[in-house]
Amino acid sequence: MADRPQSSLWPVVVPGAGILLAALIYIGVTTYIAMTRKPEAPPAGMVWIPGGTFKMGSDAPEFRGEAEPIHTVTVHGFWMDATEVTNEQFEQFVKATGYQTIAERQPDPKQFPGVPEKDVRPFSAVFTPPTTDTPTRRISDWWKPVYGADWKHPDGPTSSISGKEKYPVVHIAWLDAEAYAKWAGKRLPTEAEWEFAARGGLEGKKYVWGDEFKPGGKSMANTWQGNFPNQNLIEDGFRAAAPVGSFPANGYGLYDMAGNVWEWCSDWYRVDYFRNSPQDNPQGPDSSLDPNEPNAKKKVQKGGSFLCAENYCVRFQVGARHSGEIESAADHVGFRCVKDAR
Ligand SMILES: [Ca+2]
Ligand SMILES: [Ca+2]
Repeated sequence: MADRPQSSLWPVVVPGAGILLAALIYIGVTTYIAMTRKPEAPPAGMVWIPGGTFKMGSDAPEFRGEAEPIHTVTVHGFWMDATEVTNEQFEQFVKATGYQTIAERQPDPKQFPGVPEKDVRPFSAVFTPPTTDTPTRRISDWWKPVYGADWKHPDGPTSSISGKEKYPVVHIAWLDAEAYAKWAGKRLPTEAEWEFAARGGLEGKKYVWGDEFKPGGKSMANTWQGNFPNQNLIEDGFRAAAPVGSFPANGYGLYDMAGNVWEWCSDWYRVDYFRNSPQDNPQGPDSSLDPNEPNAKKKVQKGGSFLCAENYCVRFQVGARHSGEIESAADHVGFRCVKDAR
């Protein structure tokens, strides 16, 4: 009779191995349950994102120095809004609380030195395409501060959200998004949670749906086609924001994780964070750092928007990241919320 392999004997010959094995199984099972458990009843409009481990970030040359290195991150399970927060959802919050967004508030003249006090009035940034065909990379050539632009008047004071109930709410500063999330009993996603969810269970893909931008010639997200900012070919059917859920969901049932409007995350934005961020459930750095705007307090934005084109921005790629000052708003920035399992 042949000898049994040595490895099959270790539970017998190593003292205490049975206890050790049981302990390891217990830890493994409880960790698995903690990462994947979900409450019985799904919160309205939310989908369950099972926890897991993934490769976060991007080493694409377009994002050099801001989304690298690609690194391993583990997140725990959570609920996430299937869509960006809509105008009708935000309206419920405002009706219940009387909340006034930052874009609607009278700015402090001290923050606008050199501007006559009579000209310091509530405003927000509205994308206004150049009227000439001259190519430009100066953002002041297309971003205009518009008095009276806010979430109820997305294009300026004479516009409205009538008929746009299912559009993503825009002109939302980070502080506004945070206030909504608290009221809703939710929170903003961490950057790691957001990117894990956006990847939809796929590994190492360029886009939330795969590696090909238009598989079978089909637009998978609301982005910009043509030479930004002069030429908007609207091949995807939408000049600006689209009603939420107008494009296919990702593998977790989440809509518009690429394009439509940018989405705020809870993390402070630091260009160097990925070099030393923790692997387990990272919550972001303690402060922000963008060398281009060193004095600005900035939070992470993810997903790109209807203004991201293949010749500019390109941050509809899932590993890309961007940032915004916490009191700044624009007509291509919104958000969605997450909620912990109980
Ligand atoms: Ca579009
Ligand atoms: Ca989006």
